Amino acid sequence: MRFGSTEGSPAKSRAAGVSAIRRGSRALLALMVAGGLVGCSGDDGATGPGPQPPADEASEGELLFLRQSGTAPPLLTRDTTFVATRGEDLKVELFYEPEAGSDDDTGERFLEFELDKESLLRYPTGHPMAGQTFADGDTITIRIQVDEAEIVATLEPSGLEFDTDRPAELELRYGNSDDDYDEDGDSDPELEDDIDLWRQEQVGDPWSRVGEIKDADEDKIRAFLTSFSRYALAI
Ligand SMILES: [Ca+2]
Ligand SMILES: [Ca+2]
Repeated sequence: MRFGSTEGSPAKSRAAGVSAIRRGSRALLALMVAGGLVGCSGDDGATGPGPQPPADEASEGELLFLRQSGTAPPLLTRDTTFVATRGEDLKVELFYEPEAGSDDDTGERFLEFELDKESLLRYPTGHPMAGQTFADGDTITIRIQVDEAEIVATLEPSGLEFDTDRPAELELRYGNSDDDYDEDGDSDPELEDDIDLWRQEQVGDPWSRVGEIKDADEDKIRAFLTSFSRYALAI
């Protein structure tokens, strides 16, 4: 059984690149580790984010951060830790709880994080191997925490570097977000085009636009990461 098959999304070719699956969730229903790397672009009908406004960097106060809708199910997992191994592909997915009465183990997917077997490049500051490059078989513990209220994902350890030719990939979905983005009491479907994925190095820093692939039909945005930090959906 694949947890990924229960999310009810259209059977697009998104999963076609997943060649093998191994299970490594330590008692976490929502966590799936799989072999294979989904292709970067053009394999799932996704389109680019379109013409961008000039501001690719913004202060926290300049952004409208998406919030989960009041009717959104809770996430099955908001804080998960796993081991990544150089030389092995990795996929981690976080899901919402299934709808009441559903036989599914999970609801819709919220977050997807993927590493290619060559993605791990250099150890972070503070690690005993700080500054050294990963060799095949080397491992590192990665943690993903999600702030449900504002749809912010924090990935650690900060300072961990990924190969720019084989970056890590992060995808967040906004299908369960409150579409009154500006919080003035009415829904704002016209603002969906402006939703993007933003990255903040450290709390208090400005945010940078990092979304690379946006699929407005499936309400998801993917970014390619060369290092960790905080990632949020915002306008
Ligand atoms: Ca509004
Ligand atoms: Ca949409």
